[in-house]
Amino acid sequence: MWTGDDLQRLVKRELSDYRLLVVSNRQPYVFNLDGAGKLHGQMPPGGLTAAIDPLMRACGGTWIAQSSSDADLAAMDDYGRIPVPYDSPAYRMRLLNLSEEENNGYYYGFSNEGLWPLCHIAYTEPLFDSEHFGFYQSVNRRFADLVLDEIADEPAIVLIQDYHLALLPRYIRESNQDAIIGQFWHIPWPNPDILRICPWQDEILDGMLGNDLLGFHLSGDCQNFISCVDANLDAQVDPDYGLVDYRNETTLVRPFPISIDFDSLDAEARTGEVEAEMVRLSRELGLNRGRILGLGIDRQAYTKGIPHRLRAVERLLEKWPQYRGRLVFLQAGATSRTNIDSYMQLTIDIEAIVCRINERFGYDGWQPILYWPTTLPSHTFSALRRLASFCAESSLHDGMNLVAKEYVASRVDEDGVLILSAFAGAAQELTSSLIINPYATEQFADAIHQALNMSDLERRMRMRQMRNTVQENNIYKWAGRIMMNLMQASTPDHSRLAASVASTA
Ligand code: GDG
Repeated sequence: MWTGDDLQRLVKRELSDYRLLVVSNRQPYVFNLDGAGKLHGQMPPGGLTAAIDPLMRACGGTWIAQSSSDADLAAMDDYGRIPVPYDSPAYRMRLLNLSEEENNGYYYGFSNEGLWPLCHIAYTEPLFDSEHFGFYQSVNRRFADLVLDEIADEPAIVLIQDYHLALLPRYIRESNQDAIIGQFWHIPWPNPDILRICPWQDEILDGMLGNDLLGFHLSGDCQNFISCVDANLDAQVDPDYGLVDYRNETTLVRPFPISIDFDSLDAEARTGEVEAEMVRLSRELGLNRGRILGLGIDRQAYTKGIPHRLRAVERLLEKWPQYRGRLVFLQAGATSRTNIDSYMQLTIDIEAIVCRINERFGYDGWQPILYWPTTLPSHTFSALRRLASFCAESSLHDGMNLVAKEYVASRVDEDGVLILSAFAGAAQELTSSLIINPYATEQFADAIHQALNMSDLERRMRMRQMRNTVQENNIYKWAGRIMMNLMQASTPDHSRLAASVASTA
């Protein structure tokens, strides 16, 4: 099993001459000033930061990101750098200030109204606007300038995160031939028929082929990407080896299913703080009076299938009246991207469904659905995961879904049932979950009923299997594999492989 120490040793052995730079849109710590004028750094919700922070803590280096709070200014030095975590620094952030106009075009516009719906099959139409794309290009250039400045003339490894920065690898490569550049794409990748909706598909593909290594969660995403390159660019591809040869450069395209820091979530779930929180929540939710808890946790996005999940609970209450007065389903997790219409509409839809179900079935003293659209302290999330008889993650499409893995890691008692969408990447690993189709409400409701009636033995067997899988395939293994592949991508052996691909194409 990989640990943070193994990762640190690997990085020291293999990368000792290189500087490590991570680049993402979102900063790993957002600062705020408390009433006494003291600075606090807090990790924002989202899978990306939860995944990469353990890597940076283990390896050190610089994380370049967009600044998102005025308090950042108070924390940063003259070069825009801030040591983090603030109370026990392990690496540093370097922040880029964007104007509101830049952020609206690059982040909300092209990234989240264009690329996000393009890459997810959730039937929300992508919006492509040339002004947004202009900002996407110029902001990617601004990130490139910062990366090039940070690298100076040193050997460097640059690990770029996600769909906000598709053009960045090419922009770095144009000015620096020596840097080793890798990118991990945290969301799915569409097939060529879908990608062609994007008017700038060639620019996006060209940008991403500035990478030495390009990672997706699943091999299906890699195959889709290679098919898109084959269909659109003058490139040689080898889908079997995951190789693309383009503009005399080679990009390795590989699957790296992302994971979590299993051991630290497992350890947190065993703390006195979490146990005390469990006692408090049991009282508040009536679990100490025989009620059962079902749980959904999501950064609120229309791809997560939250309305679908609520409709399945509604169907359950219709079909099996014995759960009335007994089951409490709690939907937790903060809203996100709230100034985009489709996200605003999602909140309106969720609130309407919650009201409808509670009005239909609830009575004084019992409401079937609790809706907490806010961020909660980590020990509260952990306590909820420990208390929930089942956790339902019903994404319409999801690169991975870390919440599912977090539920499994918190179940130190080896109890609880995970209900998981077949359309989340995590379903390919967590095969002992109850796999559902979120659109099939009847089947979904049946799965909840099955979860609540499963024998102790079966629950424990399934949970034990999933815990073993997540413990083995943890975040350190994910990061270690990416680092090893990055080094491989820069070796002469790899060029030979590339040459053989080119000669057989
Ligand atoms: C993207 C891809 C992929 C949720 N609500 C709150 C909160 N969370 C935490 C969860 C989990 C993370 O945020 C969400 O991770 P997911 O993986 O479920 O989803 P995305 O944010 O969409 O992440 C996804 C991931 O990248 C990694 O590659 O798995 O497919 O879409 O850690 O616990 N955390 C806090 N407050 C909340 O309200 N603090």
